[in-house]
Amino acid sequence: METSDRYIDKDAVIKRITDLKKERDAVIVAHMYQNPDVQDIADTVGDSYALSKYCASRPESTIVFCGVHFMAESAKILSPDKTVLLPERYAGCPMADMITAEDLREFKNEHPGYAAAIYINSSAAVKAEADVIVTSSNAVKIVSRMSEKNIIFGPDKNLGAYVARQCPDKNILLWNGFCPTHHKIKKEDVLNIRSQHPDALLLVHPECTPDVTELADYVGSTKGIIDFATQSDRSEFIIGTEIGVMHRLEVENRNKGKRFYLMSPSLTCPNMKRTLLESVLRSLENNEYNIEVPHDTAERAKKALDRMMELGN
Ligand code: CIZ
Ligand code: SF4
Repeated sequence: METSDRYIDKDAVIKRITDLKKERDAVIVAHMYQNPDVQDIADTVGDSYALSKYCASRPESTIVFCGVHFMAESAKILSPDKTVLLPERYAGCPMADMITAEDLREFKNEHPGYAAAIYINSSAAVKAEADVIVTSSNAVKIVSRMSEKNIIFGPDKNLGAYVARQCPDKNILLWNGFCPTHHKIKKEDVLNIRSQHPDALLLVHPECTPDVTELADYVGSTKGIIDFATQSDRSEFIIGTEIGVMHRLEVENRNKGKRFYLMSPSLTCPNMKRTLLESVLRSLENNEYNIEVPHDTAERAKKALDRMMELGN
């Protein structure tokens, strides 16, 4: 149920979360695609990599990661000695599930001499098979700086196609994965909303199809979109990414007279929306759901993340 009277007493739920957080020595982090209620009680809100780094820098021994499974795994890889809790057991990412470690191993075997650049939206087991990890913020920079010319890119074929357009000297093989939420936006949706708001700039995520990104005034990660809109002297923006970002834009641009229009109401990730305030409370009460990454997998995945840091700096 998505109504505001969902909680018997929302303030009491928030108070209990705050008390338990202290008792459990926990920090709560929320991805920008989370429900506004959850974003508002988090210690910080950000993209998946920024959150994992934040968690590693914190003194608390427990991390409550409000997001999806691969994100909690990334936090665990960077904080192996901490307890990492994912409040909703089945909050997964369909795009991350479109490639397995075995798939990637096989694909690499079929294409000897290719280096695998893997999107952070992937399981720890897949990251462990990667040569380097990329985020939507740094994918173009990382791929262009890689010494290898022949590159396997996955799992997102749309981000991969965007990177390939920006790096014409690379030979990029795309895995056939996609984000079901961003992928369903059609060119007609864009033309339709543009005709309603002709003065608005169009800011879209590279997980959208090439048909859509080609029409955009700016293509970038969630943080890129927020920074662009916040720093711009324009006042109207059409936003082509998950609806949770609308809340961040409103919070960070309060009283500035800026207007944001979501490109389509279907830009809602059902997995991200599984986590409610009650989920966070239950997570703290029962210490659930504990995310573990096998030591060897975590070490190999960490190497691919470290290479991202080296190339991205
Ligand atoms: O890496 C992230 O957090 C995701 C899923 C999107 C983005 O653009 O930040
Ligand atoms: Fe995965 Fe797409 Fe949801 Fe992000 S918005 S978690 S890529 S399904």
